[in-house]
Amino acid sequence: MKTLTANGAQIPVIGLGTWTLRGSACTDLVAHALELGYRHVDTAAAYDNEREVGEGIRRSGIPREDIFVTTKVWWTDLAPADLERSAAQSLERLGLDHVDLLLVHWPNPAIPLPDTMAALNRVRDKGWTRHIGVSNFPTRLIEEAVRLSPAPLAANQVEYHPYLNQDKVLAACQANGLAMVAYSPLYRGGILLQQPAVAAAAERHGKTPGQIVLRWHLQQEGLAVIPRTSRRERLAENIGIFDFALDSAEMEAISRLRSAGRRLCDYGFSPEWDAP
Ligand code: 1BO
Repeated sequence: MKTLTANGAQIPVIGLGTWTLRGSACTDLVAHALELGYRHVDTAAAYDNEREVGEGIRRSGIPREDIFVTTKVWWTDLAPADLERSAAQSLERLGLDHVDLLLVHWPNPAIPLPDTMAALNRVRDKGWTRHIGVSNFPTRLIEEAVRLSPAPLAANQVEYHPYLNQDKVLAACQANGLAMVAYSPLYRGGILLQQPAVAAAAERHGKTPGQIVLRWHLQQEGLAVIPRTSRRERLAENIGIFDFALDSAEMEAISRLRSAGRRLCDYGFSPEWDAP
């Protein structure tokens, strides 16, 4: 699997997103994805599936050191003692002695960021994670987190698809050596995949619309994607994107969809996002 280098981390450019996957279906998908060639699995304390993800990793038989495992600390657990407890519990549920990347899942303005970043670094120093990073951080907070962290941050995981302009966040990630890891890269599927710019490229390349959209992501510098699916047949489809390339006209036509300005994950606790 192709990897991306980000401040010392080697991140496989496609991972399996597991948000909303639960129970034995989650275990089966994780194991099957790894058997197919995935080497990057993304979970979070808040997804309530870390036990199943860990079980899927073991069931696959793929050596642990070959798999890049990410988990995250929920935004209410960012005070130092809570963050350390959350990380320890994630390892216990996953059945691992370390993860590859531990992220702050969402910023929390009620908890001082210097305290959170110090705690995240302590967890790294203990060897519980090889790399650290953030998620759902706009540019102002990326710069602050980078300044506060003695260890380099490897990634900012954010919602990103052709309907959402994330140019500013991507530029801030690139300037600081972080990977931008795109969650919900296929938006909600249907509506995006039927767009003429996507459908025409799919027709031209003999690929599915989903493959076109994932390829569009990976032709941008510093990006990794973690499409989630509950369908086994989609797993192979989502990694079958390394045998063709979109040309600049196709890239631009798909990028123009961003004028829609659609964001799926926006909550009462979201930070103030960057203006497009
Ligand atoms: C609320 C969870 C968003 C993706 O991790």
